[in-house]
Amino acid sequence: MGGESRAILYGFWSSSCSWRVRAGLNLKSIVFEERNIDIVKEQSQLTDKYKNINPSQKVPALIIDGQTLVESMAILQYLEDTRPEPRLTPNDPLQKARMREICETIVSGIQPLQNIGLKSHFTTEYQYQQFTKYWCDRGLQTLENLLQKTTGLYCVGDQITMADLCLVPQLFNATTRLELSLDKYPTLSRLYKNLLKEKVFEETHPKAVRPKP
Ligand SMILES: N[C@@H](CCC(=O)N[C@@H](CS)C(=O)NCC(=O)O)C(=O)O
Repeated sequence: MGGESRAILYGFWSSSCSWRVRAGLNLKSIVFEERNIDIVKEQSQLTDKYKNINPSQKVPALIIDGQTLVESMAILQYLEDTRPEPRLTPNDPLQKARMREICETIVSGIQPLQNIGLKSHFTTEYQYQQFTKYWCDRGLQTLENLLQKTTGLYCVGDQITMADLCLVPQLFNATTRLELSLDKYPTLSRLYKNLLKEKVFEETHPKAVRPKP
């Protein structure tokens, strides 16, 4: 499969969920065009036009193989199933479960509790900040504990997996938008520093894909 028409990623340059997919596409050398859905200032995710693409009115969405796919992890799994090389999941069932523990901690346990879409449900910006920081930091502690048992060069052993595709964007968000420090998390700090030097994360980094004003 692959190589037919160019895939289209509906994403936002600083969105962690979009970065997961952008990195997956990059690693699997899938040619794609990214269309920016401004979820902050323009709130383009809330338009009816975009709702037809992603009913949850969130990014990302991916058009590939004539289909529109939503939910970053479902998208990554589709890419893995249809374009297996390079593999983004360990073969060993236990290692695969370890990878999923890390992914779930981020995808279900942290990101939804710091999503920008929650902001309007708080009375003040300060309350939103305190809430998001608290849940993100708790999640980082969980990740530190999990990763101490699984890490090699990357999150799970010495192979880049979906766990790394989730971790790097989450740590970027934590250290920039949420202004959290990784100082008390030695494993996270080491992994983040090393992973940011990988070609895939350099090429897909928000700073590299941010639309020019
Ligand atoms: N579970 C979804 C989460 C998607 C999500 O929350 N995306 C955020 C950006 S990372 C978003 O679009 N937020 C805008 C909003 O909620 O209005 C996924 O993994 O794709």
